Amino acid sequence: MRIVVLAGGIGGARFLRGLKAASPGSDITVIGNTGDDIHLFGLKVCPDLDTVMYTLGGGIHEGQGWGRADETFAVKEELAAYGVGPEWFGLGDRDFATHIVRTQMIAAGYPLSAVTEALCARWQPGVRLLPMTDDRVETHVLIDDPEAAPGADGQSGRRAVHFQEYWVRHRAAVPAHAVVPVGADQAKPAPGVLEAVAAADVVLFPPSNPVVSVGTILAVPGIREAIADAGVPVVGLSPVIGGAPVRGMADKVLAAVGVESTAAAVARFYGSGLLDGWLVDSSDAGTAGEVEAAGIRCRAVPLLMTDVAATAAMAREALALAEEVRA
Ligand code: FO1
Repeated sequence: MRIVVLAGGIGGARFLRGLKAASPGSDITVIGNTGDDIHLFGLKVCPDLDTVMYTLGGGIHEGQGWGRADETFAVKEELAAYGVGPEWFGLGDRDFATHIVRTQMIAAGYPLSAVTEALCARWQPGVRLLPMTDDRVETHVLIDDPEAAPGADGQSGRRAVHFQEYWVRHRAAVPAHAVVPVGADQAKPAPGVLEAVAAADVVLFPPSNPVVSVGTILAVPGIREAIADAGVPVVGLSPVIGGAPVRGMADKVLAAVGVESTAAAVARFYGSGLLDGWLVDSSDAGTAGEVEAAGIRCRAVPLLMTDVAATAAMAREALALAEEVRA
């Protein structure tokens, strides 16, 4: 079976590990979010692509869900000794090699999609990993900034910061008023993205952040339309359980775009024009009616990715719901 998965960072990568276990014979294409990408020390860092590549390739720092296992930080320490920041983004020595190879290949003229394919030749993730676009897209967040001058309307000072500064430096603890995937509206789907969607038997939205991960991928013109028009089941898994995100701080960015942190609200955020089916956690079985009323088939199953077996069971449920919707 040909499966296309729109993946962000940690949640998406962990789901993919379960999907591979649940459907070993399937041909899985991952459309990876690149809105989290950041340029640091002259290098291009692609957190969500690297999290998928390392998680499925066996190099991930399991406890963090990002970065490499067995890391050292000599380069980071030396940069700090020179007073060269930022210090709040933890790049390890092994991880630096990935960014050096990527930046070198981009400087030589290779598009991000070719670079990602080359990096994956080493890691063998067992899926085809495509960036959502080869064009530059960076998610910025409008936050309250006590240092910034108050706005003309007397509102507290506000500043747009790179998503990573909001997410890592501020731990999403400052009020966010807008989330903007800068560059998305001029971006084109990367080579192979639309073809993979057109050839898919099913499209899955894993429990990734619906705003900054899946939402950013859908913001690239042509991708949302291709999925909506593909005529195949589109099934998502809620990243929110019992009114709170399972991991990360998705509720903060959901609030910034005016979406309530509930499984049903996230389903509506994607919309019935896109989603055919939606899995909510067993504890949210009560909201299934609300999701079905929005025109989206809904099933309540255990959604905690506690280990690969649990995640594989979720993936099987998603594929089963897809078959039910297809019928
Ligand atoms: N997340 C953190 O919370 N702290 C970090 O210092 C950090 C460094 C980092 C370095 C490379 C990388 O690929 C990811 C990194 N992340 C870090 C995670 C990153 O912010 C998130 O994985 C995504 O951007 C959100 O999904």
